[in-house]
Amino acid sequence: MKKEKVCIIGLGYVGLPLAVQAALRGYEVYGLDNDKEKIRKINSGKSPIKEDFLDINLPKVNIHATADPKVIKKCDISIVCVPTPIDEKKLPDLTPVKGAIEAIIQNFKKGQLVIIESTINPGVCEEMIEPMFKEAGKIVNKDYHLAHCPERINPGDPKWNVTNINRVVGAFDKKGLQWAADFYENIVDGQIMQMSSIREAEAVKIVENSFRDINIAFVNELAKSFDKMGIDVVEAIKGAATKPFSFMPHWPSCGVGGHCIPVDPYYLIERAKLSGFDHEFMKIARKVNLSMPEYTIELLQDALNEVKMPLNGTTVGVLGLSYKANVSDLRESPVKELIKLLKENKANVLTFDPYVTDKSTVKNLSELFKKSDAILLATDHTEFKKISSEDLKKNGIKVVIDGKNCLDKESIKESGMVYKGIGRR
Ligand code: SAJ
Repeated sequence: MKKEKVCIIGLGYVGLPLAVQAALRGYEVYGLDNDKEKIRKINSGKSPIKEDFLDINLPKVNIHATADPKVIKKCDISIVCVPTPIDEKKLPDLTPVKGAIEAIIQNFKKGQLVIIESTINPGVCEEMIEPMFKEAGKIVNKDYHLAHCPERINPGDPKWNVTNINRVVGAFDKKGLQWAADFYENIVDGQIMQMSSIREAEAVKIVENSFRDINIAFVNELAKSFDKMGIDVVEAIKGAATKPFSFMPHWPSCGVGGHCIPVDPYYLIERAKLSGFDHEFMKIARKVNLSMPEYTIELLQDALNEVKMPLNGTTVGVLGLSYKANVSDLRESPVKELIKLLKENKANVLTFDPYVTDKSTVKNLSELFKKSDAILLATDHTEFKKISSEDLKKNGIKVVIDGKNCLDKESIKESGMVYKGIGRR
């Protein structure tokens, strides 16, 4: 088989594993990115992203990483893997996707397959991307093929990665659909589902991530109500999870962060509005999840009242900065909001995150414990789960707020400290 040439646009946590896996499966792979340092590292076989799959496999393959978009013209397939964040008004920001499409148009290769992996809302391919090509005189299914295969990378996941996660693919025509499906069949050892249209493919990712946001909001609301009723919500959810069918546990916490879960629902909420539908339920779920940092600070104030300490002037040691366990990613991290609220209440804030030491205010856990009156665990890094009540007690810690319900509640309480989890008294 003639080695097909593939250009991956955007070499982040989605594009780089895809580039490596495509190269491992025999494609000639070019990578396009605007970060020169990232390009240098990749061309020297070093991964700019901490991920086992990359650390092991990047040195084995030959990816031509470059900042020069002319490389697109060489390739049979171009795959867009750039970020799709939301702006300060929580509206979808498709600027990076537009930039990638412009680069493909400027360096157009007739007959190319263009695949969008970036998360986009239903309608973006037909209402934004295809019109951009048409504007430049490039007709879909004639001059190029356009497909969508939503990314499903789960950063830090030891089991699921680009080699084995099932995928869905949608396109404008059968040739584009089959070509894209063949590509993913070649590189993924999993199911590749061909959708009846590109719009259904665009909807899949939003559905799966909104599902997660709503279910997290459900248990966050339970946590607030069970706090008032003295019920341990974690135990109740674990009990519900013994039901072997039709229950999927989610867990309450001090907030929902990351580049997917708190972002993707807004894509559907905003687009559905244009079609005259108001996603009330999804908006309420977002509101509940966005309220969790404030709720966590209220728990801290209640706990400090029990030991007659005002938040004003108290030194609070915040454990964790990143949005989820064992990653260094700060995007949409709820910890930002927690720190803002602590400072608004005139607390002295110290922070330590072993994955983000450059933004931590102390060098290690023991320094944090020594200097703090109260502890607020905001990220459930594995290292933090080993914290013992002795570590805390011997440093005079009086209050522990467990924002990810991952500490040993009973032993902290037995040591005479005030413990509050999210939905756990
Ligand atoms: N969180 C909770 N309670 C939960 C689960 C998560 O509060 O029960 C919080 C986390 O602490 C974090 C945020 O939500 O702040 C997001 O956590 P996440 O586990 O969903 O992690 P992400 O953002 O990396 O989500 C990715 C998504 N993958 C893709 O979009 C391709 C998501 O679809 C996956 O479901 C998720 O990983 C996963 O299952 O780990």
